[in-house]
Amino acid sequence: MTKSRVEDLAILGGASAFDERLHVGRPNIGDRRALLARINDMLDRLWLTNNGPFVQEFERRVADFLGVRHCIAMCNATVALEIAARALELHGEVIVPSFTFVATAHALQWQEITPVFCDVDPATHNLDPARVEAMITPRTTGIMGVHVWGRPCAIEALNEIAGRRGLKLIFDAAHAFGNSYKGRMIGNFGLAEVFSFHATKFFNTFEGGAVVTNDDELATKIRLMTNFGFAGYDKVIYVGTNGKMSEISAAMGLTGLESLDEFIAANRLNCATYRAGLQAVPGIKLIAYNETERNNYQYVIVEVDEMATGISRDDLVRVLHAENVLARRYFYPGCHEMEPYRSYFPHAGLLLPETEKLTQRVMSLPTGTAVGPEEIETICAVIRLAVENSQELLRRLAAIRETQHI
Ligand code: T4K
Repeated sequence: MTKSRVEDLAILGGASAFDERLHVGRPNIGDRRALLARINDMLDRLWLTNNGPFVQEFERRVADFLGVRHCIAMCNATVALEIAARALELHGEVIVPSFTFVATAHALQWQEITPVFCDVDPATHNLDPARVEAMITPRTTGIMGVHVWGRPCAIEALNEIAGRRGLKLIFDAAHAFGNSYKGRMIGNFGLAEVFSFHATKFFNTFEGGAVVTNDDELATKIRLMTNFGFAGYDKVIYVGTNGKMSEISAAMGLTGLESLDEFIAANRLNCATYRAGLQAVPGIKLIAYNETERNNYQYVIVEVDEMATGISRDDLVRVLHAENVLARRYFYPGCHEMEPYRSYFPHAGLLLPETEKLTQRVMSLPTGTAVGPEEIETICAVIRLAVENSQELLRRLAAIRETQHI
């Protein structure tokens, strides 16, 4: 139902626009029959994990798709980041954005490597190379860029800094599977890149991730570390962990790869529908993808400029939640505001002005194959209604809060 009057908004007592909740991060499933057939094969084979045939096929297909020499599939991207950092012998300090999912920082801190939070470029939401340079100290050993929303980092500038300052450069490419930079697939940059195939990603293996690299030696080391350091039945040659992907995850991955174009087409259409529905709303800006590159379009990210909308991002999220649209405040707060970083570096925010602004402005809207243009038009109509009537909406909300003594 499209709403036209401010009193129709569910937050003011109207009926919710949707009976069922619309989520950010609803998994794309692909061909269910193909998946179930693979699961049957797996059960018949009695081979469930430990470098089984599905995992091997999945690694080959991902490597071919990306045009990269090695793909090591893993149980999730967080462990993949930990293993990559360890294999690269990062230590001391590593420069990362604070405007990312907390896993980026935790993967380092888990190994007692200090994540040094660096500010981002407000235009791209990615590490600002000029700021990176200023954060380097004698303890810095690496830079971990994040391709936030799948939009590539300033790869050349980061490469140049890493080369000149003797630092190791890796990328958290959790959002960027299927995307390209200057015609080359993400996965080919830095010393290694890490993908997430978590259920909430447009392409998923339930839980899963991968490290990809063009470095043969590094790949061998990472593969060993992922499997307890085993170099044969009884021979352990490194300290390792258990980062293995299971066969059922690889079965999901192989099935999803067959529908990748379909997932991307749905995301692309969703992005375009949001863009059309929100383009005339003052203070609402949808982030754009570079149309000359390959994009997965998996995130619909809106920046809310409260000066122009008259309503804050947080109030807009409340309005949407009341309608059963579970918009998310990715990424809020910045990692530097989360523990243990908040206690370790209480003044980090002073060096992160753009990050702090972004964490107040950004929200992520539902997309993927679970939603379509019709739902999106309704969501856009709610946002338009809330912004066009922001003063009246805020007055009524204040009155409700007063009667409820909150
Ligand atoms: N680096 C970056 C830059 C990342 O963004 C991430 C993960 C990582 C590293 C680490 O990757 P992994 O180790 O996870 O492979 C979610 C995801 O759990 C996380 O993978 C993702 N980034 C992050 C951006 O989002 P939450 O805590 O916000 O997820 P949650 O459970 O609230 O789910 C989000 C929405 O999706 C909800 O509305 C529910 C819906 N949902 C979720 C699941 C799991 C479903 O509809 N079905 C489902 O199966 O972190």
